[in-house]
Amino acid sequence: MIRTRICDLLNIEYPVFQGGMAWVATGELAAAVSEAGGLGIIGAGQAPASWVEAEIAKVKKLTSKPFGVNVMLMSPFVEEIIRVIVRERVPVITTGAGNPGKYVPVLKEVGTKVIPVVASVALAKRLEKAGADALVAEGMESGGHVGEVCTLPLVPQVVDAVHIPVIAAGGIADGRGLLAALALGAEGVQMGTRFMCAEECTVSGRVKEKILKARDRDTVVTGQSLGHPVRCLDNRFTREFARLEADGRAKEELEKFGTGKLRLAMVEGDVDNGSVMAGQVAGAVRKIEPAAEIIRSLLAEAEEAYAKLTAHFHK
Ligand code: TUI
Repeated sequence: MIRTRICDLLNIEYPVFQGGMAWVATGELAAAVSEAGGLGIIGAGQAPASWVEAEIAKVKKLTSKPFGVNVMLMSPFVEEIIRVIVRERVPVITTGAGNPGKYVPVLKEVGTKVIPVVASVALAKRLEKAGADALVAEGMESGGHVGEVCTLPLVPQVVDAVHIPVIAAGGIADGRGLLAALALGAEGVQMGTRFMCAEECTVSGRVKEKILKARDRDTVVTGQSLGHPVRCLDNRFTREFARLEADGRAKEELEKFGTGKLRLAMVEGDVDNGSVMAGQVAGAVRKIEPAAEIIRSLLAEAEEAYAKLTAHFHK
């Protein structure tokens, strides 16, 4: 049994978050993870507020346990989505791809716990001061929009810089990863890629197959020249994007080329021409299984790894 401050803060059984992945983390997945004792999170991505509202309704119908919504701060619908979160009294908000500082007061007023995802110590410190309840420290092993620091160096530096609980993300897909995160001082983990292969995840089956087939070196980072680097599985889309980038094409042209490609992969299942955002752990994901089984095996593996680890220490 693993319990940390985050379990008490959010009233959840296990310190395990499911990443709020755009076009992937729908109400069905979030509800399954929350019902299994973790924290399920709806991924708002670039979707309009009406979509987020419908997914919140789905979760509330499927579970009475706490859940979250991830707000991608580069979305044009941020303000409206925050209003929906406040109105619906969503228990937890996580944010990505920006600084959510200005939204903290209105969210805290209704009791929503604010847990920004950060990729640097500087933003972690700023957001603790702004009133964040906890943080997710995400290393660049993760899928999607990435920072510049890897999880192993990032997590302990964030842990040392703040007093609020820190959840580790990026490169974690099993119980050994959970144990390692706790060893770094984190009080929980967030996993995206592993939960993308949950049975309840509504992403295209072709995406799940591509993750199961992936090996350790199969992800690439593109979009560096646009100022928002993104990690995806290597495919025709990433190679063409990299070629246009190397060719020095204008920002507008690259952005236009990228538009709609995440939906194309995740919803339409075009894993060749779409953007299959996934983390470096794609190579370690071996099967499609229920969210509850992912959480159960994660905790069992962590305990097994802990027993093996203690055997290395001698008095
Ligand atoms: O947000 C994520 N991962 C994401 S968002 C996303 S949707 C998307 N679609 C198309 C293009 C780009 C994104 C897919 N994956 N993770 C959390 C995260 N946030 N990682 C890094 C950051 C971050 C980076 C810079 C947060 C803040 C920041 O700077 C803000 C500041 O003001 O300092």
